[in-house]
Amino acid sequence: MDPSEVAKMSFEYFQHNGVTFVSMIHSIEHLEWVKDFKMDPDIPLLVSYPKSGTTWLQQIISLILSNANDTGEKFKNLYAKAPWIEYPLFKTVSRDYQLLTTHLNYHMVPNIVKSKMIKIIYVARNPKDVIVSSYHFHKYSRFLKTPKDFQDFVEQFVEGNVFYGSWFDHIRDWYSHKDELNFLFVTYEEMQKDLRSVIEKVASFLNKKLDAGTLESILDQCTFNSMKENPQTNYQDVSGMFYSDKGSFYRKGIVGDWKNHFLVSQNEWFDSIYQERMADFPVKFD
Ligand code: PPS
Repeated sequence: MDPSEVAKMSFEYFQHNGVTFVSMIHSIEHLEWVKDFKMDPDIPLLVSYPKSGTTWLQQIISLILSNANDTGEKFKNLYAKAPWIEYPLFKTVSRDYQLLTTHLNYHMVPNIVKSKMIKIIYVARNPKDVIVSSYHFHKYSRFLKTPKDFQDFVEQFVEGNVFYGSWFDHIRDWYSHKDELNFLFVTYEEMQKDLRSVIEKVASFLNKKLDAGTLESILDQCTFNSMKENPQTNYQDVSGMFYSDKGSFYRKGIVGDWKNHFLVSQNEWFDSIYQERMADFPVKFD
């Protein structure tokens, strides 16, 4: 599909296996096809709930795997470098990728992923910042329902009535299977705090040695501003999918923007829900 056509199309949300998807970019037929997709064991899989740092890690991992040198014609944009397996478009992309990406829940990924054969990098983010980022993304995207207001969006998020369903189920399911998988867990917050260490940790997981120059080059190409300016990473070639006057994909790129959005009462309510559902979850977000 020509992305500029997207603006003219309508979309609907639909449920599949208890998760919310969007008719414009997903189909049940393809979601079923994904389950039997034979992944190449040499290709790692990046997994995330939307708005958790996916794009940042797509860029980091692609640069690690190419020794910071993937600027050639072959890799035009992040979609070509690290396609999402759950988009029907995936069947048509060139197999030149070095990395695959998914926002799917554990129970919907290719069967081969549920073994130690595939290296999985899971990135998570403080759910309050995910909510804020996602709220703005829903307003900015032509293929997602524009939220009524922030309060309504928080409620929809808690219920899992948003793009890709429940954040709580996503992280809990993946994390509960981590010992059966070849699994590296990183957070957006640790990337913000010490990106160098995260790059080194990811490189080591992927068995890649980075010399000092390569590491510096990756750091340089992964800053918020350089990704925002880089046509390979800034989604300018699919600008028809977004309302350019209603935001930007590279919005703020910070930790803690939730403090500028949550009222005290909303924050207390969300904390109580979090406590109910995640009290036993071992990872604590900043
Ligand atoms: S998506 O649509 O699910 O692929 O979105 P995702 O990439 O997971 O998340 C988008 C948020 O990540 C921020 N981002 C970055 N932050 C810091 N540094 C870099 N390089 C970077 N790249 C992307 C992006 O700005 C979105 O967060 P918000 O809070 O909305 O700014």
